[in-house]
Formats: sequence, C-alpha cells, structure tokens
Amino acid sequence: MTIYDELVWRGLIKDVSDPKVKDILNNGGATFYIGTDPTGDSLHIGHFSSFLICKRLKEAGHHPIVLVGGGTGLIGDPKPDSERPMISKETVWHNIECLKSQLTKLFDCEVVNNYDWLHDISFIDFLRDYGKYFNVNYMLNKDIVARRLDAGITYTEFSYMIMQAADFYFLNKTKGVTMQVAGQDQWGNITAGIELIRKKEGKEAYAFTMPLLTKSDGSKFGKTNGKAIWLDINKTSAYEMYQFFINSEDTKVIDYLKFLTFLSKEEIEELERKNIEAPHLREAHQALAREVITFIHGKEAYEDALRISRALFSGDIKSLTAKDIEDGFNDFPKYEGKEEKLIDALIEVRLAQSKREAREFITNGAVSVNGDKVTDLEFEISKSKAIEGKYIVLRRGKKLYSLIEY
Ligand code: 383
Repeated sequence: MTIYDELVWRGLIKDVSDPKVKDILNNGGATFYIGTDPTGDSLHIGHFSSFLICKRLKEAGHHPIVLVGGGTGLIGDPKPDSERPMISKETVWHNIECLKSQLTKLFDCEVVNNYDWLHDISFIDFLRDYGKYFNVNYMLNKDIVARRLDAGITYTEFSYMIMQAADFYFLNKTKGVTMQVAGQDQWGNITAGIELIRKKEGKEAYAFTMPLLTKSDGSKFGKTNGKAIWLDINKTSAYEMYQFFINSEDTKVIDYLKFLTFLSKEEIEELERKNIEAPHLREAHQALAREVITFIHGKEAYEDALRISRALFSGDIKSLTAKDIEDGFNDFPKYEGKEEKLIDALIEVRLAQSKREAREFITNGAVSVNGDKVTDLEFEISKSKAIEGKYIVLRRGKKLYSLIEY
C-alpha cells in the first residue's frame, strides 16, 4: 500500500490542494510543516491526532518541521464564534517552552518558532510586502471570517491568515518547505499561504488537511465531562487517559485505531472482526488505550494505568500496597491527610462542591473509602484507617478518585 493509500484508508485525508499531492506523498523527500499556537501549556489529544502525521510522513521518507506560533499566538487564530482573549507575552513564552519540549520528546522533529521571523517585520513592510497580496474580498470570503462577520471580528484577528501565509512563504524560501499539513479547520489559512507563495514567487506549494476526529453524535472528540485530555501527565494522568480510550464508543473505536495508532491494516481489521464477534472482550478498546498511552507516556505508565484500572474496577483498593498506590496515583493530586469528617474531606479533595452535595453523595451510597462503601454521615477519616498508615483512596461514583496522604 502506498503512503497516500494508507492515509486515505486511515481516514486522514480531508482536502488536498492539488491532485499532485498524491504523487508528492508517494515519492518521498518533501519537506512539510504543521503548526500549533501556544494557547496553552500543553498539547491535548486533538493536537496529538494531527501531529502524528509527522511520524507517518517521516517514515514515508519526508522531512517534517513543527512550528510553534510564538508570533501568531500573540494575535489569535479566529474561532468561528468569538474573539479570543489576548494572552500575555509572558504566558506565551512559557507555553512555547512547554510545547517545544512535548513536541521534541514525542515526535523528535525540528521545531521552529514563527516569532523569530514575524516579530521584526515592521508595520509598513507588513502592509507593503504581504498585505498588498491580499484582496479584502478574498479574505472576507474565507469561511472563518464570513462566520464571524455578524458577531464581529477585530482587525487583529482578521489579519491572522496573512501571518500564517507569511510563515508558509518564509519556510518555503528558507527551508524548502513545499507542503503544509493541518486539521481541516486550517484550510483557509493554508490556502492563503499557497496563494501568497504563488503570487510572490510564482511557485506552487501544496497542502492537505485531515478531518477533525468526532464522536458519533458529531461533537468534538477529546473531552470527558467537558475536560480536555492533555498530553501533560500532570494535567491528565495515564489512568485518566486509559479510562478515556477504554470508554470510546464501540461504533468509533475502529476509526480511532486507524487515526491514532500505527497498527497495520491487518491488525486493525482483525480487531474490527473481534469488536463485532466478541464486543464484551473490548479488545479493540484495549489496543487503542495501549497503543496511544504507550506512545505518549511509555510502556511503564501504560502498565501502571492498566493495573490500577483493574484494581479500581473491581473496587479492590485493599489489594494495592502503599507503593502500588504511590505508583498508580502518581499523576493524581495528593491531599494532605487530616483527622476529619468524611463530609469535609470530600469537599477538600474536590469530590463534592458543597456540604449539601457531600451529604447527598454519602447517603446515596456513592462514596467509598479504600474500597468500602460508607453511608454513615458521621464517618471520620484518620491515619489509622489509611493503607499502611499512608494513603486513603476516596471514590465517588464509579470513576472519580482522590488520594489523601498521611
Ligand atoms: C500557526 C502558524 C502557522 C501554522 C499553523 C499555526 C497554528 C494554527 C492553529 N492550529 C491549531 C492550534 O494551534 O490554530 N493556526 O491549536 C490546531 N493545530 C493542529 C491541527 C488542528 C488545529 O495545532 O486542526 C488541530 O491540531 O492543525 O486546530 O504558520
């Protein structure tokens, strides 16, 4: 199977700028780039799904460059619904450092920062050298701008596409980048760059986009209860990530395997068969969790997550040693152990928002202490009740855990 056919099979191709993209991908040897703005101090699983293309294309003999948008991050890529809040420069610098180290660790790629070339273009040069190539009508017709016209868009965000276009132009000129890759939401910015290169240099540049992963109801993939799945293990533990993938919808799990793993067509087809024949074994879900977590956090973190999940699933907290709990809950925040009422502890460890809520959870039998359900509103926690005198694991509902350390 050619790389192009493989990308199509994996569902990774949404739009292509030119039919030639197929040959370019199959021939190898192209330099391409994909960018991200430093809007946060970690990438999330949505970014991961796009950036994996670096590894796929690298294996097919292409050279990937990853761009962190220090310049564009100070401006803000227009969202369809509302203007982005401005981020302070300090935050942007901090986020860049965080993203750079994540990206190099995960994808082992050359990383560039567009602040390096965008920051010293003067306003006059910007208007003369770049603005002059953009007809306002063309810009207004870009989907993202058109969608913002009613609610309003500032001149700052309106200019964003010119900056991203300037990046493509700059990387084309200085690093021989001939192709840009991104999620489908970036189509407008990417084609602006292709146009700029054509107009300024008379050269052809290329691009393709990847579909955004969705759930079966069409909503965005990558969140549980409104919380993003981050790649930073301190923001989303390996265990939480494990839960996220294990709970993927049965009708979507095969799509996710194609999109997010490097398992072969044969392996995925085999899992697809098992998913239909023996869905209760959840082998496809297991494989998805294993592959993605191992890629992001390594084998050990995956195995910890699995072991903890098994113990937590069976409610068998007491089978865990203090060391097990330390390892497994490594990524969880630890709360300071006190001698206090369970009701108060639940609020402190963020398993309840108020006393009223905490009481309700306890009386409804939703709370357990080290695996034992507690319905007594007067129950007190203390060091003497901790596993090996060290840890108390509080659970609310089926999945929410907090760790108390003495
Ligand atoms: C900036 C300057 C460039 C090229 C790209 C950029 C960033 C781009 C953007 N990307 C998204 C982001 O930063 O906003 N304008 O969060 C996301 N990407 C990737 C992918 C995705 C996109 O980082 O679809 C999801 O992850 O393209 O939304 O010269």
